[in-house]
Amino acid sequence: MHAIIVGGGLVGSLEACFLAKRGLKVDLFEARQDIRLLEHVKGRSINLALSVRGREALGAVGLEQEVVSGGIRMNARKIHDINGKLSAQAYGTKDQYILSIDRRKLNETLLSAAESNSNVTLHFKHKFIKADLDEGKAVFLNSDGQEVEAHADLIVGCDGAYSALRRHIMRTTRFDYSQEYIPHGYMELSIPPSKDDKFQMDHNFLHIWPRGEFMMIALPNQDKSFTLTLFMPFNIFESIKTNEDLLIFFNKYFKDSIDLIGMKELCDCFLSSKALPLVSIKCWPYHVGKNALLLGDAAHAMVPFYGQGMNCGLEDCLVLDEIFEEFGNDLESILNTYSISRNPDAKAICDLAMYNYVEMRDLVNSRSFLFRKKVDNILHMIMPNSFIPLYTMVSFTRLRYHQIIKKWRFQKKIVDSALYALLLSSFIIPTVFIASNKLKLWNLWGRK
Ligand code: FAD
Ligand code: EGU
Repeated sequence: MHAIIVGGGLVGSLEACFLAKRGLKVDLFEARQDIRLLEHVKGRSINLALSVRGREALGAVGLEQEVVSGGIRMNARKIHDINGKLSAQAYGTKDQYILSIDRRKLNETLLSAAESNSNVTLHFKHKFIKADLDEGKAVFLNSDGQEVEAHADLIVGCDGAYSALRRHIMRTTRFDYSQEYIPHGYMELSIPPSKDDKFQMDHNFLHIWPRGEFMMIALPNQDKSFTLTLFMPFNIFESIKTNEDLLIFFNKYFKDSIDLIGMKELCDCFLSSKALPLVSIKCWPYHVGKNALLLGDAAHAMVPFYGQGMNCGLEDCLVLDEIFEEFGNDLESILNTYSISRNPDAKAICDLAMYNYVEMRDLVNSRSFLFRKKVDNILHMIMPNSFIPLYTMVSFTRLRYHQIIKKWRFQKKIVDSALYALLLSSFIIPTVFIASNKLKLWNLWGRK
């Protein structure tokens, strides 16, 4: 069997490894240049949080150890309040941590792993433009502006949130699609290493500056820098036009970060960058007949407020592989089963991410953020087996996302009724107590 993969990002390059292991002939087409050939610019690394789902998928192609050893552990969150005061909260036990991974390094590792299979060919600077899915044909535009045709039994679209293959499918088949842009955009800034080449903040943490409408997050890099991601409504990004505006804003909300970033670097970086949009995309189904399939962001883009987009996309490949194992070479059944089985889960994590966006935005400050997490921890301490915090189920288990929502709703019901019982008994017990005392008194003296 022969497969074409469209897109050589994180998901496309992992899927190439999976299909190669199954013995398919794989041709992967990526629009951009081979990132392994580009020079590494210092202080420009973008990182991602890798958790259990992503790790298990990497493990299935033998890459977990290599990737994990190049990452930095984050055992806890560290919350920066508006006065620069810090508080830490562990994610769980000491082996419950997430990893900060360099996006580019991970992509390079995956591309090289894919290419190390003799049945995989990578084609860079080949941009997908059109297809005839019934014929199993895909057409690409190469760097000379020439059209290149390829044929295969299966065409897998891993070309990201703005997928061109999905656009083609949307025009040619009965296909549901919805997208939602949120009012927030994001901008990446950086905290360089100190002069003596050390991390400027504790590095085994995910740093968070929760400010309601504005929020900043920092993940550590191996070169001892941190990548900061600032989330803000677009209209506020647009209202900051000068160095002065920017410094007033940062002094008010993120004062402790100014010296860490460097005042000049902050101004230069902020005013020369553009805030980027955040989009949530759902569609159905993920396949067309026995010929085509969408994976990763192409099938389900989500807002990044759970750190799950990549993890979910990598898990897609693992889920598909398990279905391949079950059905052998019957592509029609494989694709159909995959769509049916994966859709509720992809939808669930898109919803959870959106829900967390709304929650983070509506929590006014870091105290309310800390409080929420503390309540969860206390409930977990009281009922370690039956109450598991939502983030724990999402990041530290492979419970299916749609099951997590079910379990979460159930837990909420239990907690609500426990609170209700507590509230009720706090009225009833004293009332009964007072009443019975009155009765006692009446019995003692009242009968006289
Ligand atoms: P992409 O990474 O977008 O790759 C698509 C590839 O397809 C690209 O290489 C592109 O060049 C190529 N392509 C596009 N069009 C064509 C075409 N026409 N022809 C050929 N090739 C094409 N996820 C996490 O798990 N943890 C995190 O901490 C996290 N943080 C995030 C923070 C932010 C601010 C954002 C925006 C996202 C974050 N994510 C995170 C989500 C994560 O980035 C994505 O889910 C992940 O990159 C999806 O991988 P992908 O391979 O499906 O798509
Ligand atoms: C956002 C952007 C803290 C990387 C969600 C937590 C994220 C990441 C949280 C980004 C937050 C938010 C969780 C993890 C992770 C927290 C999580 C979010 C990595 C609920 C590079 N989120 N992210 N939740 O629990 O479960 O600490 O860009 F600020 S990792 Cl938004 Cl666990």
